[in-house]
Amino acid sequence: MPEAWPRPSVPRLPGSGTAPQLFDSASNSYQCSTPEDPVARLYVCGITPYDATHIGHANTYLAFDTLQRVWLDAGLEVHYAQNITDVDDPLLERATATGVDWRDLAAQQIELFRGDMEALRILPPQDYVAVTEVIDEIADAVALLLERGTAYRVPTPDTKGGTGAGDGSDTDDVYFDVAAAAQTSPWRIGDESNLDRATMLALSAERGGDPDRPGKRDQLDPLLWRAARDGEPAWDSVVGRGRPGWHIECSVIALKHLGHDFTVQGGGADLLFPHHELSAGHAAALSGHPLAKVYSHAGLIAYQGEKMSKSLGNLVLVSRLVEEGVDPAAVRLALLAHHYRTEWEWTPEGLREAESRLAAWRSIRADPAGVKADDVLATVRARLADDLDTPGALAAVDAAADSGVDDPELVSGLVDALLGVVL
Ligand code: 5CA
Ligand code: ZN
Repeated sequence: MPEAWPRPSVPRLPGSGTAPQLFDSASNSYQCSTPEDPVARLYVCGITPYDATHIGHANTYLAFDTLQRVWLDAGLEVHYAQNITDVDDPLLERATATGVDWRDLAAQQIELFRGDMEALRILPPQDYVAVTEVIDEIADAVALLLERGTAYRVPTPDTKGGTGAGDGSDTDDVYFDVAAAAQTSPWRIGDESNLDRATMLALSAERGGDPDRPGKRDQLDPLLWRAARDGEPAWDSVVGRGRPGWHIECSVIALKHLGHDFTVQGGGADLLFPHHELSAGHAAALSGHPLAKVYSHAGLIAYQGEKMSKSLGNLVLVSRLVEEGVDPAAVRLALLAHHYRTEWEWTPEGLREAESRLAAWRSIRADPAGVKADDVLATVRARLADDLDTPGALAAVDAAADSGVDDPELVSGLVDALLGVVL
């Protein structure tokens, strides 16, 4: 298993906070994120390692870093797992386009991501799992779904040695049967994303699905296993030679390390459908239980008028900002100035404002007649418990910076523990 990155220290604060209410995409309402036992279990979808780490990625991982810090402050333990999509179409396409071996591209980008996460003082996952490490387990899961009738083969004429007959040959691709899964598990398509069928079809076509592929039982059925093609990486397995589809990797990694019904499944809002919906579907079909209790999504960051994305190429990279001499703590504050669920645009002015805020916080005056540090702590805790309201938390620290505070050390401690910024 690749090492995650070094864990920043998190000071303990006096008293304790509370586990936050979080907005849950499945119920469309705020839900309490208190686990039933003292361990909060978190899965956040990891990177596809090419063009990492842009500010959009950083914002998503920072949102769930804040969640962990609030849980820790509430006296909970956190078990955090994250995947690395180190074999998938976009990575392979980029490797081919740039003439780099896909394994080298992935290794180099994972390294960059780790360095960026460390610089940003993001708490690392305990289980950091690359898809290529769990190919056999994924194939076993696909075999189980085939056996149970929640998966099926689709005629695949373009595979090596394939007959294309769709007669169960292991040179045919395997798809997930959403209708069969709905009959045999607690999951129904649309449960998590709350979308109608037309929107699901449109998003599926846009985000890696293939609604128009002939031979599928339902247009929304996603790929579970892609049979080997010429020039593509492939592994021998119980379901034939090939490689995993996208959603099943997160179901298998999450179930293996966190079990079912874990506390929070997280990621950016672009994963709401189809990825999180179908990961939850595969996991429910495998385990007979819901994947998670709360499904949480961070807003997408734009740049120059469009969603920041690898495919558009409008990227602001954390590593480039750091190279230019920007303090990673200022990058954190520029992101924390926005509520994690909002969609907003990264601007150089926003970064300048964060740099001024950081400078002001670093020169907070001790003043016995100023703001009470205990009150700042109580306000920051209350704001973060309310769906991680970081702008509200920042405003409470700003007030201390404006008026002076009776105990600057306590303020530094809470800014470090809860906001991850060392003053
Ligand atoms: N490997 C898959 C998840 S299994 C993936 O989506 N990888 S990614 O590299 O494209 O994105 C990594 C994480 O960053 C995901 O949680 C994604 O939702 C989030 N993300 C990507 N672009 C943005 C953006 N512009 N703003 C906020 N979050 C983003
Ligand atoms: Zn994922």
